[in-house]
Amino acid sequence: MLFGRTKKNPIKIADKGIKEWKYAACGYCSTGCSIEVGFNAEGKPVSSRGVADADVNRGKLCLKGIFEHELFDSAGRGTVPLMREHWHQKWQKSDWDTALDKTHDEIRRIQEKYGRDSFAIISTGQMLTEEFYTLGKLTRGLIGTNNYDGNTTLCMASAVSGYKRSFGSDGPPGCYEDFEHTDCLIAWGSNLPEQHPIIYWRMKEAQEKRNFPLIVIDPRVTMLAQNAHMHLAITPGTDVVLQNAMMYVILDEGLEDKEYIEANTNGLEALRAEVANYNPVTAQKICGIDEDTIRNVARLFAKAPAAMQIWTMGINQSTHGSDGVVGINNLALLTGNIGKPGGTSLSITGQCNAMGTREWSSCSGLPNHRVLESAQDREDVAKFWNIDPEFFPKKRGMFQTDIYAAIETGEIKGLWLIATNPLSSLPNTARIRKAMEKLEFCVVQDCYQDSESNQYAHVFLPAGTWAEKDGVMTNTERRISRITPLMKAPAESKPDLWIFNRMAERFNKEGKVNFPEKAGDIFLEMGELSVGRLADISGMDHEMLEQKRGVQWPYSAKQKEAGEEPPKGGKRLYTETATFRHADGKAKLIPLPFIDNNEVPDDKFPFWLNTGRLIEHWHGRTKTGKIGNNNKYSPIPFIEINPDAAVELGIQRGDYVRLVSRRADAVVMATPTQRVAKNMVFLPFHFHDCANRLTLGLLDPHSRQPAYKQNAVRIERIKDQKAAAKLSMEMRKF
Ligand SMILES: Nc1nc2c(c(=O)[nH]1)N[C@H]1C(S)=C(S)[C@@H](COP(=O)(O)OP(=O)(O)OC[C@H]3O[C@@H](n4cnc5c(=O)[nH]c(N)nc54)[C@H](O)[C@@H]3O)O[C@H]1N2
Ligand SMILES: Nc1nc2c(c(=O)[nH]1)N[C@H]1C(S)=C(S)[C@@H](COP(=O)(O)OP(=O)(O)OC[C@H]3O[C@@H](n4cnc5c(=O)[nH]c(N)nc54)[C@H](O)[C@@H]3O)O[C@H]1N2
Ligand code: SF4
Ligand SMILES: [Mo]
Repeated sequence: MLFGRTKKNPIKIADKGIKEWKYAACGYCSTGCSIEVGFNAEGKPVSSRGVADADVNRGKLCLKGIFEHELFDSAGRGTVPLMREHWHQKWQKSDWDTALDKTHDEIRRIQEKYGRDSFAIISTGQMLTEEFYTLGKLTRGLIGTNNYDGNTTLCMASAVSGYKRSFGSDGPPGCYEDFEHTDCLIAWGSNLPEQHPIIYWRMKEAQEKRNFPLIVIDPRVTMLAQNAHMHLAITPGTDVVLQNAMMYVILDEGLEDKEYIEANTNGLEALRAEVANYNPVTAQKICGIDEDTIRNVARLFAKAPAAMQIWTMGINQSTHGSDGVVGINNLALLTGNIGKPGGTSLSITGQCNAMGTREWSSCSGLPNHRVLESAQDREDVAKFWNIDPEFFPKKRGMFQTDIYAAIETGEIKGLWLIATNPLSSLPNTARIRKAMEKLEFCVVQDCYQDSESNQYAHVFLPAGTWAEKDGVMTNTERRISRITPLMKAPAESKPDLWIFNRMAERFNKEGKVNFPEKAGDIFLEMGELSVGRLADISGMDHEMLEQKRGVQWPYSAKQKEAGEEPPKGGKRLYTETATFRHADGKAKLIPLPFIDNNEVPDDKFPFWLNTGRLIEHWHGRTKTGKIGNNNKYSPIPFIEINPDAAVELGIQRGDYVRLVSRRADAVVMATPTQRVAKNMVFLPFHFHDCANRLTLGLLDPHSRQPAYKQNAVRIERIKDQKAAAKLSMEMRKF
């Protein structure tokens, strides 16, 4: 007997008439996939594909990359500069000179009236590195406000802070190739298959070959958890307790790497004294992971010849975000798992170029991990840029999350938002809305005109995006990839670099500071400024980056002259003894006392509200909301709710419910699933005026990053389902 179809129709792939494939790197997440866009005879982009000889993705792309070419002519793009006197008025079409002059004049007016720092600039992790560098030079060197930060405070700030505290510098020490060498992988608060699908594929390939244990620590049964050997459904916000308990076991049982600790670290005794308070017997009551499991995981990790940890927002977005990162580093240092193949602590980055902004934007300091607090760093950069070193502030200014509080209190009067949309992405948006209404002047620079934050702008500057621009980006494993301009930015919109350069002309009338026009030249200038630094890129140039499909830093001019090949992958930091970036070359083991300061469920608000992401959408959906093949999977806001909780509340699949927090409420559709525990709901934050209406966003004391994932809500079934459906449709927005 024959099974299946006997007559098979061969699958036909539509011939899109592609005449030419052009190279770029993907502009969504930090994986850093190499991509090619196919153009037809009319020069229209009609397809995208992964680049086979690129080490990162080896021909693969995820759901977002595959449809990325559809961005170029998507709805809602900005086409001309817009202006208005008050944010509640209608927009008037303008031209570049008028809009830029107005912006320059308003920045200076506000600074003269209220002081230099009363005008704030908020940047992003989603531009190209040359653009970050140019904006940094303009802001630090000419405009002179110290309240200049990026949306990376919502994203990577805890990782940066934790790396600095432990190792003396930012900079993830590992690489994707570590998956191929590791004997044990712990993933903390990271949903790799959805948020970094191609890193997940690299990990999975490696795991299938060598079957190393995968341990996932996440309150939710994510797709990664489903694939794990062990899933630890931790009580939200208590990772530091679990880390301390694991260290307790490691030190108690003598499983630490004494030789490594002695040669490479300081602080063991203080750490030992602190972790003594975290016996798994008591720790289990706080973190919700039973004592045996804690011991098992600690032993598995410590005994593995090479053990690796990765993490993302489940750690960073917490009131203990920076501590959680230090905890991961502590575990790695105690067991000698830094700088060796398969032994590392690798923060999985978020936005496509969040690394580039950390390295080059000058947001929290000066280029290439230099800091405002160092006289030498200030001197070096001032000389290089030809400005007075005294013009630089002597310590960093406000974080993004503090800038909004300062707008509320009237300390900050003007704001330039670049490629970020705080009205969708900051916690407790009712407060953000009020703050935006108070601004005397707000300029929004975005590739989409319909971003929520643009409602409060006085000037809108339409920007190009992704491969309408020229430059580079750095991915999670410190690999710099080239973006070549494949299309012109639509209508009168312009690449961000062009906008910064035109703005710089207005602040640089005497021409004292040099602003090169071409991204390739800017990259070489950055190379000069990087000589001898941790992130030395002086051996690279644009052509090399394109040809090699990305090169990891460091790669110096010296290495190049010595005939060393640019690293194609597998490059690590801190591979030699005592080469950390603290003054004595040693890393710090830091004790982490835990204080439970989160909003937690109670009688009135009995559910944890956990917020995060879906594979098909990107943040506020200005991009993926307009691409049918992305948007169709989840066009409206919904929650994951445990089926038992749904039954108790009389809620059926597909019912609309009202989520109520202490801040506000939101209407969402209920999707019962065992992915979440009975006392938790998961709400993707991609939808307009939804998740962040509810969040509280307590801040981490070191990184000022908000705790987006630990909030309390109650759930009410809505009687009038028709009215609820209408409300929900409004939230679709696009
Ligand atoms: N498709 C898609 N991909 C993206 C993005 C996107 O918007 N869409 N955004 C990019 C960006 S900027 C970022 S930062 C990354 C984010 O990537 P991820 O951090 O992987 O994604 P999230 O869904 O925000 O959160 C990850 C997990 O943290 C868990 N979590 C919540 N609370 C805790 C806790 O207390 N402890 C632990 N251990 N875990 C907890 C959640 O249950 C969730 O499964 O994704 C990047 N990739
Ligand atoms: N509740 C909750 N909130 C969160 C999070 C969470 O997990 N839960 N995660 C947080 C994290 S990790 C992040 S990274 C933030 C992201 O927060 P945002 O930065 O606000 O998110 P995006 O929607 O990506 O905003 C980017 C904006 O830049 C525009 N843009 C894109 N490319 C370009 C370009 O090349 N040039 C210009 N000029 N504009 C461009 C887009 O149209 C969009 O309006 O959200 C944070 N908010
Ligand atoms: S994994 Fe990230 S970089 Fe790769 S195609 Fe998907 S969104 Fe783009
Ligand atoms: Mo992020």
